[in-house]
Amino acid sequence: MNISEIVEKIDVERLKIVSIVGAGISKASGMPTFRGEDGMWDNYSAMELATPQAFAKDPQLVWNWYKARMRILLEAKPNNAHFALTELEEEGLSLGIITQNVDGLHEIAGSKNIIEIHGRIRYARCTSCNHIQRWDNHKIANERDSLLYCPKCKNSLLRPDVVWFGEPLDPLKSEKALDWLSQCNLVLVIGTSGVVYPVASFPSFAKKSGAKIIEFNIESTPLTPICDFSIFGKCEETLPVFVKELIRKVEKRKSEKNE
Ligand code: BV8
Repeated sequence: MNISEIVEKIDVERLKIVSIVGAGISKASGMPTFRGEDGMWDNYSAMELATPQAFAKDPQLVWNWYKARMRILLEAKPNNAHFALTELEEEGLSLGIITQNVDGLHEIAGSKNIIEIHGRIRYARCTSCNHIQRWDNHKIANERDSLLYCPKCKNSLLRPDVVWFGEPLDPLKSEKALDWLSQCNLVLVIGTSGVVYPVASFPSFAKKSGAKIIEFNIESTPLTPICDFSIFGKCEETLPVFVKELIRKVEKRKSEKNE
């Protein structure tokens, strides 16, 4: 089924869309994804480095990984997939974006209703007190083999303000995400491998609440079987087409109702 045929099957009355987003949306912006060949850095897998154990064992190694990612991010810009989600929000069709990405590109693209469920790489937080600061600048990102210390409590290490494997999600963010998912009637699952929990369970939670699920990916994932439709292709190409056709159908419905 092509995108137009899928849009034809969507009930556009009172559309409330939630997008669940993963690293695939930022691939076209130059950001490496987590799995596959992208997910390796200096012979380490992202999964090994994004853990409290790795940070406790070798904070310098983990900070060097985040600085390597930041050097790429400082040159990255949102792509047409990010802008397509911003357009959905501007048209009043989107409850919000639940993003696993920590790159901040949705906000730069102009989206407002965003839950950064796995945190945000541009901020560092103290391992002892509640100090948080931005560190997304070339000076720090280029300082290899140096650690960041808290200016407030002086000697404590700063860590990236993200959720590592084995760490719980922020309960307030989880609660807000589940609230959106219980209200929505359409979920767009975009550029995620669907293997990281609890976010990987969010689409089926929404489905149980009656939502339709559409997946945007270059390949099938463990989520594909529960999706009502899968749109295979690069999301920076497919999502803008989908959003444009959906908005056209909403506007057509509105003009028919006004006649
Ligand atoms: C928790 C932040 C509990 C850091 C990240 C066994 C079973 C079930 C669960 C577990 C288990 N063992 C352990 C767990 C829990 C674990 C988990 O799910 N592990 C998995 C791997 C088995 N989860 C956790 O630990 C979570 N916490 O469970 O806490 C708890 C409760 C109380 C007390 C203590 C603990 C925390 C998980 C968060 C980890 N942090 N990131 C950082 O970024 O540095 S996760 C990391 O993976 C990123 O956030 C990333 O976004 C996320 C998911 O990956 P994807 O986004 O999907 O990216 P990926 O590369 O995998 O895939 C990219 C996709 O894009 C692919 O499908 C590809 O085909 C597609 N694609 C590529 N290009 C394009 C495209 N699609 C479209 N267009 C393109 N152009």
